[in-house]
Amino acid sequence: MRFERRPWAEPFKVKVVEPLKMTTQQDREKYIVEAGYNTFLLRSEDVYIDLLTDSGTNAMSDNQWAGMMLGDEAYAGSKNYYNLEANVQKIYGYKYLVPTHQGRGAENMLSQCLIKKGQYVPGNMYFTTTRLHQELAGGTFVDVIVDEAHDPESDFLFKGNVCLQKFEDLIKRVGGENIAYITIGATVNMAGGQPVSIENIKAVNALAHKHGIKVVLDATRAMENAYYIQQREAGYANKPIAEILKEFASYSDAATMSGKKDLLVNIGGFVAVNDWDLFEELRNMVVIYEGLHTYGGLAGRDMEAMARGMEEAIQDDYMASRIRQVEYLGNLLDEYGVPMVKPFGGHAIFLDARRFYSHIPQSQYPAQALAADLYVNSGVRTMERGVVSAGRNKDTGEEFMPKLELVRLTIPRRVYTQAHMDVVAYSVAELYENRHKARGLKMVYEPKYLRFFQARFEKI
Ligand code: PM9
Repeated sequence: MRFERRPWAEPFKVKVVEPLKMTTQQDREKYIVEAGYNTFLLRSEDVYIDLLTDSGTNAMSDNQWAGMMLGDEAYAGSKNYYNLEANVQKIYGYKYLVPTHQGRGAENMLSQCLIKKGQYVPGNMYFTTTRLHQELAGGTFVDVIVDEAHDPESDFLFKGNVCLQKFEDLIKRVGGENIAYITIGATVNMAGGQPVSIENIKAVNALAHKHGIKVVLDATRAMENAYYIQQREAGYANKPIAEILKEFASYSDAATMSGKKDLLVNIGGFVAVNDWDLFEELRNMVVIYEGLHTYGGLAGRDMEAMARGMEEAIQDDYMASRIRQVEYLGNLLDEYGVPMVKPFGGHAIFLDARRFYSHIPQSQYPAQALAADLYVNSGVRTMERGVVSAGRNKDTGEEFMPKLELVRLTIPRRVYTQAHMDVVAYSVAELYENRHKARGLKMVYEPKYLRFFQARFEKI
């Protein structure tokens, strides 16, 4: 018998396929120069396996597509809005919902409502769009994640946790009244998709509330976080992730959400809150930036797809297959000795470019170079998550030099097969074998905001 244990497989089968264009290495060498060595600037038709992001790249089910036909495209009071509201209440437990076109729409409004100029906003590691909206609203982000999160080799199981000491020190230093709120990202994207434990969020909630500080959950991948709690936290092994998620969310006062991840859709997001006054403010603000409060920038059909995706994503067998596919890729790469963030994350495998290209200094963007090289090698598109993503200090203009210099191999949900993962692993392993040949990059164009999306580079 070649199997050590009963094999698992996805709890769905393929009904529609999208053909992929095959390109040659010579083609790809040309395309990457044209794209300024930035994988965001490639045309998607020139990509073979697209692991740029898990955001909006999900495959919807027949049930979601059927729901699209039931889109109620009335300007006001769409029945799909009420379906979405009912599911947010049932699945996450928040009382009030304001839909937005995607996560950053929610972040913009919540930041503007809650942050007063000069206030601090602690969080368990920054996220690009989240921090930018906090800064645009006049706030200063402070990282209060545990130290283990910054160490790709630490095998701590809850590397997304808040360090309570760091949070308490900040409260002592600036005073609770100068802290707008604390953001809890789950799972923590920039740390490598690392989870937060229930024990931790509960303790954060107690400390925050003691000082009159609100807890805001970035619920973008909180369902995936709930899976890790089930697998790793004492007392949760026999609980369905639906129950765990609801308990987890109950330790927060509000949530921002990019539905493009957990919720198995291609577009959509929301902000959900428990406080009526805050809801009133958000409901008023949404008409300026997104659309009426019963659609928030979304078509009725998109709200329906999100309401249905929420029910599918919270199923234990779906979630196990989702995370195990990521693990499968990680285990293959481990066999080749490739340096990665461990434990493997929920939505992606993160290559540790510092160790992978140890001869390229961080000032020459080793992760950006590795993402470009991987595309040229096999047509696999990935994303830099290191110094380019980290950007510059808003006060000094200096580049942040984050400890984590990573390339993210992000797995879209229900899209690729195990054979695709094999191709990816082979390509990464081949590059690793030839790593000494790699060269760094210099930045030749830098946009003002979220520079990683549009920056351009040249080979050194
Ligand atoms: N995340 C991702 O690829 C897409 C944009 S950045 C390349 O990981 C968190 C934790 C996210 C996130 C987006 C957003 C913003 C908020 N929080 O992209 O505006 O991972 O829907 O969400 C991306 P939207």
